[in-house]
Amino acid sequence: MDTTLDDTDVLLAVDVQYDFLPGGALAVPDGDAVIAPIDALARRFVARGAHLVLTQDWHPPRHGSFASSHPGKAPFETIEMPYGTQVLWPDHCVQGTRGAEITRGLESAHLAELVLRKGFRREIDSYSAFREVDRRTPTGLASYLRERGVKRLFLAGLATDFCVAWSALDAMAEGFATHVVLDACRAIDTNGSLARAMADMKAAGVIFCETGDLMA
Ligand code: VGL
Ligand code: ZN
Repeated sequence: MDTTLDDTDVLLAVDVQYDFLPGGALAVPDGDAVIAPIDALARRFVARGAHLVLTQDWHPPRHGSFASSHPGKAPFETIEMPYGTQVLWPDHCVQGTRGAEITRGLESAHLAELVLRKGFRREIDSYSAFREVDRRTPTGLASYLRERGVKRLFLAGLATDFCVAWSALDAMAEGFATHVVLDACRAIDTNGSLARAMADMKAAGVIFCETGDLMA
């Protein structure tokens, strides 16, 4: 991996929001461990003329991915939706609530050139920053990145096995050289989801790296 950063590189920091951090509604174990490495990476990227983009999970109340929207269902159970199997989550990242805010702990957040919100359609979930979970409806991010001449994507954030992995797989499919900075990610890991996500990313050709590789 070429560790020289330039204008064609983007750091995509995924869902570093209060609800995914300790104490949040869908807290990712050890989730706050991603903040310091992402901050360091963000400053390095911008200092080298590369770019920072953030994503923000942004659901309306009673979103279809919430267990509370399905009588008799509990969080982490699954249901069949027209687009496939959906894991049901605790209510999280509801638009306008504190839990949906990007953590103030991410001091470099102001360096972001784009904050991409996703998951705002009630009837369909959206893990990937590129496409909703039907695998069809685009968010516009691929076009945005291509129009800006981006070639390489470095992903970090929460959670490794959902929003990071789905974004990485779609980024590969869109033709970006896709890297996941593993020490700057943490996983939910429900029903084997982390092992599956790692295998899928590996099979797709995603490159795994560490923060230190980019800080040398
Ligand atoms: C996520 C579950 C539900 C994520 C978002 O950011 O990985 N996971 N919504
Ligand atoms: Zn969500």
